Amino acid sequence: MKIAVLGGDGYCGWATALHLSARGHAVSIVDNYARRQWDEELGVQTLTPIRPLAERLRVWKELTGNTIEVLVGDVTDYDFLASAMEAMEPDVAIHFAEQRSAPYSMIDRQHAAFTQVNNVVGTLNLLFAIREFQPECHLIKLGTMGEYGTPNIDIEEGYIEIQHNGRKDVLPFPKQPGSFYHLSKVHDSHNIMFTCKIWGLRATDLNQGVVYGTMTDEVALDEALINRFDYDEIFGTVLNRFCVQAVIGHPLTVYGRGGQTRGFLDIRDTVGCIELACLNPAAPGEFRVFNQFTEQFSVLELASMVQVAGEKLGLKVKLDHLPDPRVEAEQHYYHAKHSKLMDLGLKPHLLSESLLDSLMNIAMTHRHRVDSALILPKVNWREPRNDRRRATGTLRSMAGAFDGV
Ligand code: NAD
Ligand code: USQ
Repeated sequence: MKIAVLGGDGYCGWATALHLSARGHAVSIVDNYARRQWDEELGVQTLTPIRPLAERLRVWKELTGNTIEVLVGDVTDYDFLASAMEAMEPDVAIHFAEQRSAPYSMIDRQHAAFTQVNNVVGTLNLLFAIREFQPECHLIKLGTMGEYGTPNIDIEEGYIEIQHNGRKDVLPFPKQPGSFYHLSKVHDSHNIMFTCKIWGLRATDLNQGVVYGTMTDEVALDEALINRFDYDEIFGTVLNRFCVQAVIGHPLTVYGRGGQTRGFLDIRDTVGCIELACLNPAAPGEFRVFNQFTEQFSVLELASMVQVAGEKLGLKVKLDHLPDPRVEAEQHYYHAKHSKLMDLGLKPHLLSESLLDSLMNIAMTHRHRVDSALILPKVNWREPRNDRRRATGTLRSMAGAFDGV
């Protein structure tokens, strides 16, 4: 298949591009390197030293003989995206190219607006470009489990059958997202569902849980292919952060009571799920939703697993309950269905098997690169920063998206 990976220089996108290229698909990457710029803006770095995209792809070609094309540009720029779609003619477009940090979207008004414009306009442009140039193309869109929030009932995969005043219907599952970032994903889902209905587009929305780990079979082939491993308070996700904290002797930063429960998956399962979605496309007009995670854990459960794994490496790992900087339920019911990808053949990698190898050992290897000033949370959901005091050139110039709206 001809596969376009939008956001292919990022964490999930890079692992996916290599995985699909290794399977013999013709892969093209679209990326504007925004994520590398956001790292600079925030003064943060991935724990693992990622190489420039051109170097990564040169090494991949030397190792495998496979070429991955790159189109550098911003998906919120419709002229760029339209010409990219015309050039790539993809059978599948996998859309990772969004601002994906909840804390980043909660810094202040400017970051909230940037996140929603970048994500919602990028997806809207992609829908129009597919309709105009490649209407048969299967859109695989990365959504998030956080679209649903934490309702006091079981979470279904996208839709729920409801009975009301003696009538019944199958309707989109209610959405209660917890940040301006998570809200952008809900807005995307609505736009995609609408265009499947009116234009007959075919789409799979993958409501992914929190991803952990950095190694996949392909990334492991060479040091130059190494993937991101973020641990800072803005882009670092909870398990990666805990592993880094454990190896540098920082108490694990459990926010609030730690009963917050989420779905999780190994990056190897991210690429496996995406491959399954490519090989089993949605039908024309279908808007399909899969919940993409393999296990659920509370924050406290993760902390105690990391403590045990740390002990095996001779580390004494402490735990700290910090006031929760987010507005979220700290103790709640959580039971989310996730059988559709299993039905298609997913064989999950379990955290208990990969915690030491794929996480703790990576953290140990690169611990000299840790900046401990990046650990404690500073972004506060209740008190966004007043952005009129500081207008940064960086955000303005990156946000070409603002010009058009
Ligand atoms: P990432 O930040 O590592 O990668 C995103 C990539 O998209 C970056 O390379 C960035 O430069 C690019 N990008 C962003 N905006 C762009 C634009 N306007 N034009 C072109 N390129 C642009 O993020 P990730 O962790 O790989 O996440 C990828 C997707 O998966 C996101 O949509 C995210 O919401 C979703 N997701 C991630 C996780 C996770 O735990 N990492 C969990 C659930 C869902
Ligand atoms: N948490 C802590 N301590 C920390 C960091 C986080 O207790 O040091 C808690 C948070 O309060 C939250 C939970 O851990 O309750 C998860 O936080 P996270 O930062 O790991 O994940 P989140 O902000 O939800 O976002 C990540 C990705 C995002 C993706 C989402 C999937 O950054 O792109 O959409 O996971 S989901 O959570 O299912 O919505």
